[in-house]
Amino acid sequence: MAGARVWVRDSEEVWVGAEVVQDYKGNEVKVLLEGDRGEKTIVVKSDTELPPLRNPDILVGRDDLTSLSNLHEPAVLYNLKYRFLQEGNIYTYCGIVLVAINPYKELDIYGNEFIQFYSGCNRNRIDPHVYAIAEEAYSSMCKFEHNQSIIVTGESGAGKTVSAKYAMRYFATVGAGPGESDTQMEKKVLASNPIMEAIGNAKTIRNDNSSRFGKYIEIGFSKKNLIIGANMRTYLLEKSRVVFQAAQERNYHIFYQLCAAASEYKEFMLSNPDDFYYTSQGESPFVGGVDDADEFDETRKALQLIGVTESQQLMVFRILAAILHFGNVDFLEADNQESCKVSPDDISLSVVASLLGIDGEQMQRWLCNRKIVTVNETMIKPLTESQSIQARDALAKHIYAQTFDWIVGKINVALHTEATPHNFIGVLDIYGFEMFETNSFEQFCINYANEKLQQQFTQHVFKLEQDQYVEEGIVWSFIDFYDNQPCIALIEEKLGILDLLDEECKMPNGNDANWCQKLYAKHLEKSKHFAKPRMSRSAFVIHHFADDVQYETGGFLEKNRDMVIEDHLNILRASQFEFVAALFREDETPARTGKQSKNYNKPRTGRGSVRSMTGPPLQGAKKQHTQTVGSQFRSSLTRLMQTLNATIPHYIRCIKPNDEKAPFVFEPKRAVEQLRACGVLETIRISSAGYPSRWSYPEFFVRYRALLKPADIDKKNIRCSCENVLQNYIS
Ligand code: AD9
Ligand code: MG
Repeated sequence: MAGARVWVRDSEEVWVGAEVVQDYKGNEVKVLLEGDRGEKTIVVKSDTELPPLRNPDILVGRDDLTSLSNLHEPAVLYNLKYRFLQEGNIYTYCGIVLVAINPYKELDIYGNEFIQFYSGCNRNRIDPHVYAIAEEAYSSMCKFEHNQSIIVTGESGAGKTVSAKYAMRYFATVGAGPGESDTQMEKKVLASNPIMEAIGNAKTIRNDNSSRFGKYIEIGFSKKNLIIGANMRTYLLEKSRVVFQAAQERNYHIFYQLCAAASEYKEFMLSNPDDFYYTSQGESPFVGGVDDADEFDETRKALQLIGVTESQQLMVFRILAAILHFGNVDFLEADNQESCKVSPDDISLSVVASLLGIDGEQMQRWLCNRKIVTVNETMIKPLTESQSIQARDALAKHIYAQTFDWIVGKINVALHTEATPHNFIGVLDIYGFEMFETNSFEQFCINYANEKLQQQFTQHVFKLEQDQYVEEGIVWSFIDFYDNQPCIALIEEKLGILDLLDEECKMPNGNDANWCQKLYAKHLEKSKHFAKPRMSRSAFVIHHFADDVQYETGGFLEKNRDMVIEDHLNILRASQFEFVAALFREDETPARTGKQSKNYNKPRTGRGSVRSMTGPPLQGAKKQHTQTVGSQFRSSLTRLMQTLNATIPHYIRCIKPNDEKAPFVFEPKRAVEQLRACGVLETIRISSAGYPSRWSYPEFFVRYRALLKPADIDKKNIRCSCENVLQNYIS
């Protein structure tokens, strides 16, 4: 055993290479670490168990991790790092998964010539690439006439949106009709990207262009495999960003774009983003390398292309400008601190009123008071300053969400096709697993979505394994893989976390603290995925597949209810502008049930009929709402899973190699965390529990023919030659 090349754990590098210099003494082995690190004695579990073995050099840099002879975490990590740093390769396969490491550098590998190169090529013959995965999906659709999906996950800034865009560009190119197409459908499909980025992306500390919503876009193809339409569904827009941004972050790009074009829209009375509360909190109005004015031109061009007329654009921009002014509405607190009012000469509110065409006095009144209806009477109750600010912000968020939905609806109308697509390819760009210092409702929903996607993924990987063993006639009993169904059940089943949250939201005096106690009573020690942090009585922990996450319950009820005051909506519905009024009419608001037509290409009823997870049912303070944010999210995830399960899935896992956005820098600790969180290491485990190495007879023959005597080689029967190798060398 001395001389064996192994991997040894390291606090910095995660794993370092070593050579065994002395055999076991009890359960200790002495190794010499690579790179002047000296000797080290390591403890192994038993005197027969070696530390993980290194792969022979010939395998280093293989483009499919599952083809490594020794398959474990250090091998995966080393191989990815080697390819990334030594070879500049950002893509590597791990079985059916494409691992993509963000290079943080423009690479010359995406031009049309690359699309042409990958088009029609079998993925096994060419370098791993997002185009290779896209081609695999496209050719599989053409060949089997089956719907496909590309599921892109990874943490913030890992490269999901970039990958999804390249995949879409690939389809738009290979699926374009000959010559200049009449409908320009593929151009419209691509135009959806800048629009959605303008209204749904923002600068965060993690990513200058962070998507603050999830997106699933289905691209429909004709029988001849040409693009004929598309449809988009969005999930959980981060509405809070409209009224609040952390230091160094921005609101949605569109607000800054509008401010950059202030001189073109004088009637909007816009100026510098610093002048508006909603765009100045992060104190970081610029994004390096981005010109908001140029971006705005892009946004307008794209809107034009998908058929949003100039007058509609003007209305949308008017509403967005009104939101900015709305944030500047100030409240004057009464001496007794129990009520407040908007100053009679508050300029901002009068600008809002004129931009939205609404009654400013009414708005002023209902921002500072609330109607309370009891059985016998209707009372007016003044609001405190902080309650009024909250009401203002809730309305601003709602106005934004409705506008967002309207635009999504408009994109869907533009991408809608009368002809039923023969097949579709769906591209899912959705937030990855999140764990922050403080985690709230948003992280809870995001991590719930990731549990569902992880389950879909492991079930699919397992099924593929199983199918292959059956096909090859190999008898093999399946390992016990990590099944996250109990964790999902804890969240979504009857009397689970979401159910109890909804129950509490219905209670007249429901509050976060009561809900938290109910969670403890129901799930502590009953669900192995649920725990209570030792030092807190207002938080709970979920043991997710990726990690344990502690959620603070404060704010869950409010976020789940997400109420807007009916009186505010009525003021908007009475707007002199039909566009504004219609945006808030209940019968015309996007269906808020989470239900969507099964067949994506069913005609949409005009604007905004496609549900986006931007908000809850529209409620007055008194109306009992029909569906909460949580239960809508559950329904839309269920539907997403049904859709994905009815397709042939292809997976892209994006890895963010460092937190400094530095080009070609690989921090092993960060990479390992993410490989675990996105299921790559679990895939490896499943793979290595079975028969991980899969060689075709010709591949095996080429590699091992040198071991055979000429008499044992039968070129006409490669399989027989391979068997000879094995018979000669394996006892
Ligand atoms: V978030 O969850 O929406 O915050 P994403 O979508 O995972 O996140 P995004 O695709 O926006 O990340 O990528 C972040 C940045 O990394 C991009 O703006 C690029 O600057 C950079 N990036 C990502 N992928 C590539 C690539 N293939 N080549 C070059 C890249 N740069
Ligand atoms: Mg993104």
